[in-house]
Amino acid sequence: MYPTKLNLPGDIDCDKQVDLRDALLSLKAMTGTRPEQDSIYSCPGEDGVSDMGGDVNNDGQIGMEEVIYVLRLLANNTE
Ligand SMILES: [Ca+2]
Ligand SMILES: [Ca+2]
Repeated sequence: MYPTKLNLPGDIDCDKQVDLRDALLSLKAMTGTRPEQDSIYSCPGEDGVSDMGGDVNNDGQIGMEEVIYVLRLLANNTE
């Protein structure tokens, strides 16, 4: 049903949707208010392999790029 690897750019919390919560989680990861940030962008794939699906620019970190990506996506969807 789902692809082998969950790779949805901007989906930080791995619920297969990109929404405002993902933008907030990106901000929290950036500002360090969520110390366990590693766990929020490793989405376990169907094959058990962790995939950094939420990482938009593949730099291995959640940061401003992800915030901007999610907000831009949300803005486009609501226009
Ligand atoms: Ca999400
Ligand atoms: Ca990134």
